[in-house]
Amino acid sequence: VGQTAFSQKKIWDETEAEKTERLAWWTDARFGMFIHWGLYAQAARHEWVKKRERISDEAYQKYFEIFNPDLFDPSEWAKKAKAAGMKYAVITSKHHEGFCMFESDYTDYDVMNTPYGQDIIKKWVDAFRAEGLGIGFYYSLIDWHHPEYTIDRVHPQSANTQEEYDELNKDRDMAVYREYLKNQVREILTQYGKIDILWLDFSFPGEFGKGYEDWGSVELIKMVRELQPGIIINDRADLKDYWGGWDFTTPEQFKVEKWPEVDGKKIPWETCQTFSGSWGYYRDEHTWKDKKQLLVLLIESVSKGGNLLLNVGPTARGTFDYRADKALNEMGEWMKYNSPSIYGCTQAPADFEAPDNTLLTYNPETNRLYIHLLDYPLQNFLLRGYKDKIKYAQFLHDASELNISEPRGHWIKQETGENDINLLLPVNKPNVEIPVIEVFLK
Ligand code: JFZ
Repeated sequence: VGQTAFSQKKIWDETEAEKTERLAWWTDARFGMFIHWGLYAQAARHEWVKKRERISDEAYQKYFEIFNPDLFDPSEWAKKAKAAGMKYAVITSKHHEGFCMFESDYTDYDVMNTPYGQDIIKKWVDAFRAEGLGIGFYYSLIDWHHPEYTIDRVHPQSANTQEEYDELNKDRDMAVYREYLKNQVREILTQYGKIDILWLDFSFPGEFGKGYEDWGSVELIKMVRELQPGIIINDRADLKDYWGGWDFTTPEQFKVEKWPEVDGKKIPWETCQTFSGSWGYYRDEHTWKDKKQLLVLLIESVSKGGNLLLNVGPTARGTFDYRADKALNEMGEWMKYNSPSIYGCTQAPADFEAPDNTLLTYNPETNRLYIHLLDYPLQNFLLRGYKDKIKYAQFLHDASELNISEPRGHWIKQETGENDINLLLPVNKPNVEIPVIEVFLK
């Protein structure tokens, strides 16, 4: 869908093999934590609250004046991320509201000028680094606070007609904002040591939209690569057809049916997902995904060669909501025993067919195949076409052997072929949300 080919346009001189190598730690990691945190946590009703409710700068100012997350303890956050099985994390250094969680020389609208008065990003980086997690910054291209940023003609509308928009924007100059954004990206990439990921958000090219020309994306990404040669960049700066303009794609609001491709080649991808719908802390939201849904998001991503960036929206005091803690604990409980089917894994080779209600992942290093049982089957579990390809099978969570035999119990209704084999499963589902069968391949 909508994939473009890389043309001759080049931002970064790198071979495909070099790119694969640069991204290797990230594709192995598979699971990261997204953190959406800003002034909107105080409104506690979505990070888009300013736009959705058309709150003026003046009315929004109260959040800036009282922002003071006294319980913020990033080392606790980092430990929670690690315990959940996450290997990297990406935090909002600035979201669309324009407020900077880092110390900036280019605006007064930063955390240093709130009652909290300390550089949140610095503390966060130090704590997450100390736990050995990869470090990423989200930076919003969109800015609802900067006086030179032209107001977008998007829903919910800020005016009724184009003439009214022209009037609103007549003294605004995107060239000035473009410099600002470049300066700030330079700040976050020079003030905190080595940064592993840059997550820019987002472009919406079109008649009333903004894209690479508005952001100065070509110059921006060139600068980013020079400042942080190892950095991994997402694909939302509208540079789809530039080699080096982005490293991975970010499908989000739909189920990924198959591993995305460009020019017939499978590309790195990461889906970002929320626990409850909103990215920023939303006190009264009750649409929280359950344990199984969250695990399936992770396993399914890996089964199609992708990563999952799972979001937490901390409260304005700097804590994780109890529901987020619960969800993270549940992920961690499963990951503690089953992470070998995630880390370093990818889509299974095409000659392995996934039985009904299963998802397959595969580790090319160890040559092991993982069968995730989403819906626990009956005792005799048929693996079609696996016969000469496998040497041993066990449950992953407890390393208990699963007997391999000729097909049995299938004689009445199911035709079996000569290459099919049978695994003998216990009648009762093991005490694991999604049990995993680990198959040693020949
Ligand atoms: C953006 C933000 O507006 C949102 O607040 C959050 O930060 C999210 C991660 O990113 O929302 C988007 C942007 C692009 C798409 C969907 C949601 N998209 O292209 O489908």
